[in-house]
Amino acid sequence: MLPVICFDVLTLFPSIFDGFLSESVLKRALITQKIEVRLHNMRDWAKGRHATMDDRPFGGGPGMLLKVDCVAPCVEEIQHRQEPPGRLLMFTPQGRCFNQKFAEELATEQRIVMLCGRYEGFDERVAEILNPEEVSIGDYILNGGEVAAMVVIEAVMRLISGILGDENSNRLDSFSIDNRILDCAHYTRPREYRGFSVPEILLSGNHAEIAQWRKNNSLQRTKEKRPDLLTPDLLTTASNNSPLKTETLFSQFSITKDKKQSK
Ligand code: 6GU
Repeated sequence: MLPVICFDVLTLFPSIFDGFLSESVLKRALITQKIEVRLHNMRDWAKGRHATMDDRPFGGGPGMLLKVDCVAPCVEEIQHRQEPPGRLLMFTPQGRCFNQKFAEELATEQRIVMLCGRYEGFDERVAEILNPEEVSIGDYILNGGEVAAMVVIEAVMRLISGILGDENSNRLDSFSIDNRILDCAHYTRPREYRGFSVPEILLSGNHAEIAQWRKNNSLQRTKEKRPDLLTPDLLTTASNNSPLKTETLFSQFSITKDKKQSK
C-alpha cells in the first residue's frame, strides 16, 4: 500500500529530524508506511568548492540570506522528481499562522513539500519564483523552519486514518473538528488525592449527564483560559457545521463555575 501522505523536507540540517522521526507514533507510522518523510539536504544543490548556500544581503545589514540560485533549482528538482508536485510550504515568521484547521486542510493532500529557512531568511526571489504558501507557527522568531516543519508533520499525521489507536479519538481534542474550543478536564484514579477529588458526576455512570458536564466544562475552561477562541466564526456545531453565535452557545449550557473539589 502506498503511504497516505508524503512529506518532503528541504533543510540544511536534516539530522535535526533524527530523534523526532525515530520514536513513538511517528516511528510506527513510518514503519507501517502510513506516511513517508524524505529529508533533502539543500547543501547538495550548493555551488562551488565551499558549497555556499548563503550570502550577504545587497544594501548591507546584518545576517545572511539563502541564495535563490541554490534554493529554486533544489525545490524544482524535488517537486518534479515524481507526481504530484505537492503543496509547497515555505516556513517564515511572515507566513499564514498554522492552526488545527490548516492541519486538517493539509491532511487531505498526497504530498507536502516543506522549505526550511535558516539565517535571516530567503532571498525574496525564492518566493517570487516558486510562489510557495508562506507558513509561520506563531509570533516569535526561531533559528529556522525545522521546528515548524516538525510541528506541521506531527499535527497533520495525527489526522490520518489508522495512525492513532482510536479512529475518533482526535475529533474531540481541543481545536478539533467536533470541538473548536478547549477539550474538557479528564480524571483517572485515584478518586481522591491530597483532598482533591474527581467530580462526582464522572463516577455516576449517567452518560447523558456526563456528556453535558463535559460540554459545559469545555466551554467554561475556554472562557477562562482562552476567551479569544469564543468568536462566532470559530464556534461551529458538530451536527450541521454551521456557525453558532456565542450567545446561542452560552444559552445552551448553564455556565456555572465548578467549585473546587477540595474538602
Ligand atoms: Cl516558520 N520560521 C522562523 N524562523 N521563525 C518562526 C517561524 C518560522 N514561525 C514562527 N517563528
